[in-house]
Amino acid sequence: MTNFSQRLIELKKNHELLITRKNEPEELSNGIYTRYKYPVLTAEHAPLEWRYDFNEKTNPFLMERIGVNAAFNAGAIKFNGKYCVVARVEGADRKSFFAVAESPNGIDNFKFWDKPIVMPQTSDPDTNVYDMRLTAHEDGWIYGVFCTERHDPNAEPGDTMSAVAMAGIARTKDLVNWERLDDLKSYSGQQRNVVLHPEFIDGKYAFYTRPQDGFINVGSGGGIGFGLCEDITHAEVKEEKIIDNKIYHTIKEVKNGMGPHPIKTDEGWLCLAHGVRNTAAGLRYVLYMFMTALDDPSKVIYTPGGYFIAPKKMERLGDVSNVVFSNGWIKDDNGRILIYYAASDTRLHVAETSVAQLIDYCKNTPADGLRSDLSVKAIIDLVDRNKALESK
Ligand code: M1P
Repeated sequence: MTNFSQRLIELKKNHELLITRKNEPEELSNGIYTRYKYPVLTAEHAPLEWRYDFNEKTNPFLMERIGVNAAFNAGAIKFNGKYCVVARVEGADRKSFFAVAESPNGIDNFKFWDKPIVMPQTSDPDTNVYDMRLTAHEDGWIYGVFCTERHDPNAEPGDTMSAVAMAGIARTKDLVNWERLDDLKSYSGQQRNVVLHPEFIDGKYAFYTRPQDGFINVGSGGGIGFGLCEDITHAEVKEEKIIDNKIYHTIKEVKNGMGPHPIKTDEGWLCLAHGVRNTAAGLRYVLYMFMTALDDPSKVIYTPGGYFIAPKKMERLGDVSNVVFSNGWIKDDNGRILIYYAASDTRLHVAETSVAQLIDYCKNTPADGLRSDLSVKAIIDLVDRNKALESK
């Protein structure tokens, strides 16, 4: 057997072992959700066919020809009975693109479809695209709303970093063929973390937005906005109302943004979002939750304080360390919820919970009192209630 064929066998064997590895739940969870041990998607999950030329004549060393750097921030949807994620796959060339991976159980055995998604371009081609939120809308389409990034046309000569972020919109019926619509037009600066609500509100499409002055700094913008739009094919949000603002000395002091689209429950809409604070070691991204009113998704009704998921152990390390980010979750008919969250802009993890657990969490976790003495008071109240139980 030649080195080439031996190497090919080993590459295929290792890849198969990785993508079929059984996942394991953590032993003792916090009761709110259960993390799983292994990431569900990594760069190494990318099909070998995307990376290697299998022709011995043109690739005698069986070299990797196209590198994949990361697979993370994924939109998620149950589609034809399978758990599908549309991952942000980042190549060695730093360009992100979208690719579908599916699993029979949502927890392991995620396998990428044969080819990445071909996203049609508008008249102004995207330099980079990422972080797709999937919404199966009541109008019958599946929408993908994502960040499209282009070099800032007003950048000073020599400034090769300034960029403009906007919300790109595409729709599909099969996750393979996508119709690209106009980018979202808004009047509040740049946009990232834009999410389409699954139902019409007052007969209109509803978007969660995240206005920002600049590409990285939100400046006077920030906060999660909400706005309505008449025509999704030429989407325009004329007015944005901030429904969940950034707040001094909290987990969302610097900025925040909606995660996946909210999940409808009998008691309101469950919302998962990310919050960003500053530290001497740089920005720290965590996930937090809140709930909005069933009859008005722009009205916040429960705000559990603090973070819901923060980077833990190995999750803290990666290309952009100290980050967890989520733009996808799936609710099963039996109320199980799978939360797909990415660690440090590198790999994708899953945590399992349920509608009942998340409602309990949102309603009964004390809100952030915004002062140390009130945090102490919340602990003492709990201790006193527990002591009262003992003396009964
Ligand atoms: O690097 C962390 C995250 O930064 C951005 O999120 P935000 O717009 O809230 O700062 C996004 O680029 C996201 O993809 C990334 O994970």
